[in-house]
Amino acid sequence: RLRVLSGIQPTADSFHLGNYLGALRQWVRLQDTHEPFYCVVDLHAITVEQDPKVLRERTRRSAAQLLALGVDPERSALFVQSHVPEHAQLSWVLECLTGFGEASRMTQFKDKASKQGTDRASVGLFTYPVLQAADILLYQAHAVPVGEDQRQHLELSRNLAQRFNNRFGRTFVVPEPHIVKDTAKIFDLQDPASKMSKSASTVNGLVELLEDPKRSAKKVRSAVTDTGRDIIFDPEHKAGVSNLLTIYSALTGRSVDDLVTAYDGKGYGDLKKDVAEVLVEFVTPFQSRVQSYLDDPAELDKVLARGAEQARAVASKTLAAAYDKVGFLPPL
Ligand code: AQP
Repeated sequence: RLRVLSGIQPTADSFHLGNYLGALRQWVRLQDTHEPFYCVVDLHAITVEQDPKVLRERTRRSAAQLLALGVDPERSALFVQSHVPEHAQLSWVLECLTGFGEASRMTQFKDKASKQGTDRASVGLFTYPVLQAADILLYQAHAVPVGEDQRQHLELSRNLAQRFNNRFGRTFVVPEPHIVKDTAKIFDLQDPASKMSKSASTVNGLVELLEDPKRSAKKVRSAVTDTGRDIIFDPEHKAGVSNLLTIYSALTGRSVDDLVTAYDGKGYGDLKKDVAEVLVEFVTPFQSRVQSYLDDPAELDKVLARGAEQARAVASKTLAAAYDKVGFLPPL
């Protein structure tokens, strides 16, 4: 089976609908066809300041949410990035192959650094995409399920794999992004021109999977739509309505065309009410599953320890091969 790798940052109390529809749903699906390695990327999280106690708590919460969404530890290695030291070790080697100009062109760094002020942004935030390349290349992953916002970082991972292979001989699989077009970018409910994001969205634009479902429903019912009345899928001119149709379709499995036909002659209010309802039906049982995982932290930690062991078995081999290729003297 081909390998798949992806990660998510434990930087919020809850994942949001964009994380789920853009990436995590694909994590769950790919378990049927691939050998998956999925991690909670706490090393990535500290590229911006974190409260240590909160970070630890959110790392467990992230793992609980992944399990509750359907990541199955019998089929996937589910682990915490800092439990596998090879990530940081390979990252250093790849940093030495990355051009300063190349790293400077990463738009996510530019956006985040400009918000913080470039002088205050950490060097870790700058090298973040190189660590991400190490995450992926360590597992010889063929596919990386992510949202559209990660495409540029994935391109860097591909370039680094090819560069290393050309310079030192074939060592890494060159990974492909696995981006599902229909849900690659879920938009902010209040600002449908921008992606839903935990750091940039306003409270009402962001649907958190662990918030009170009534609150989510209210956010959907007050989502920004345009001044027209027809329910049609036209992301360019009707971004708000199209975003709601995307969410509705993804949560129910009904095609967007089918929904457009079903809502012919109905109003935006009807659509919003129904999207709110399917969302509540999805998050309510999800939340109780998360709670049951959180109620047993010892078991959760055991799952993560097992995942780290499986991950290390693969990562240590790849790291040893890479160290050998670059000419490091092996320890006795
Ligand atoms: N709006 C989105 N639509 C589709 N996919 C999305 N992802 C994030 N937002 C959307 C995908 O979620 C995965 C987890 O990414 P992460 O932990 O690195 O978080 P992120 O991309 O940094 O998510 P945010 O909310 O945008 O956080 P901030 O605001 O801190 O940057 C990734 O696969 C991502 O593509």
